[in-house]
Amino acid sequence: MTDITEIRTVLRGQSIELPSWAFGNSGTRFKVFAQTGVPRDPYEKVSDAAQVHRFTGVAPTVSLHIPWDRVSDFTDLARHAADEGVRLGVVNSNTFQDPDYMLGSVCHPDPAVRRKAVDHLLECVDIMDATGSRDLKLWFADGTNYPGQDDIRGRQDRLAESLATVYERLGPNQRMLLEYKLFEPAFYSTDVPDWGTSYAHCLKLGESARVCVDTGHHAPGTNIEFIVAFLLREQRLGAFDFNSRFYADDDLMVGAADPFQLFRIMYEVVRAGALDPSAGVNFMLDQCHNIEPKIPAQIRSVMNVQEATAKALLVDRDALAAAHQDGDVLGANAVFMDAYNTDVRPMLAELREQQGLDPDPMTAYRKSGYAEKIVDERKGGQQAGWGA
Ligand code: RM4
Ligand code: MN
Repeated sequence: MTDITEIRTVLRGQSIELPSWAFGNSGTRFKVFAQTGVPRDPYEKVSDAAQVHRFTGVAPTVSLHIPWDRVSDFTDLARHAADEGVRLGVVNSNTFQDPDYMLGSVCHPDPAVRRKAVDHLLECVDIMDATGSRDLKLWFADGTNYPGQDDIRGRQDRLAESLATVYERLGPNQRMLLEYKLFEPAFYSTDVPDWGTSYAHCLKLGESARVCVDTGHHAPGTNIEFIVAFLLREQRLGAFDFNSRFYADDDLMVGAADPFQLFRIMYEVVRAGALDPSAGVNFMLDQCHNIEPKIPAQIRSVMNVQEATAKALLVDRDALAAAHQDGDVLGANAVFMDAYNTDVRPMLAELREQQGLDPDPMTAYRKSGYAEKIVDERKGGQQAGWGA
């Protein structure tokens, strides 16, 4: 696509979902450094997320994490989101922080623990009914640390059975997103370690089960854009959890470690026409801001995704196809790199101005006084955190 007006229209329609947990305190297993002005409850997290949308115009939904974001009335939380100009998005489940889950959750050898995990997932679907959310995101910390610790194949059976129970409960417009992760917290074997395992379970479950690709959950050197291309071709890519990594599951700002990789991923998305909402791909951030201020870090991340998307849209697909036909290896690569090396920031700044936004979201946020206001207002109470 090289028609600039068309590119602008696509960029204007882009939608990036924010994780509620990015606004709370987080850290490593060594230390959580508390910041000032951090939300004390899910309402304040939603308000902070709304600031990111206010300054970027492309982040209209917020992902919830249960139980971190449990409230007594989810329809009221949805109303609060609407008042702030955003909507509640994916419901992320949590089957990894209860003492019962030491040896796993849906794959646990004890049927009582599996039942407890499945009940939690069913409760998440109840919450989706109340919030109007389409997607249930499943990430399982399940796995083993030592060879022989449990029956690898038996755990797959338990996983399949648990997933089927939850799948049955989904409403007609609801979906299940199965996320995979290579390792951690389990170090020897993980029950959903890769896209192939997730894909195979989704295929068995049915059309409403899709794979979630968290960009930080692969071995170093993995060609993530291949996975994306494959899953899109099979119409089984349900969502991204965007973040970037240098070493493991670093959860750093997307596009910070490797903006070229993000461009390559977004090119496959564009190539498949999957920016269109009808493709059913949810573009989410899954990040933690341990040492940097959280709201600006989310704004920066949204901008990084926008920039990678704009560059991907700029790839001259006709020229690329012609080079492919001619077997012109260097020519094809040059077409690709030309797009990547284009400075799209002026175009995005202009686009924001056309939408009545400040061309520079980072500065506009800084000048807005919101950061000072929350430090002032949010005194007392318990700061939100991931409770690790
Ligand atoms: C996991 C995974 C999930 C996220 C949790 C907090 O590693 O990425 O998506 O919900 O972390
Ligand atoms: Mn994730």
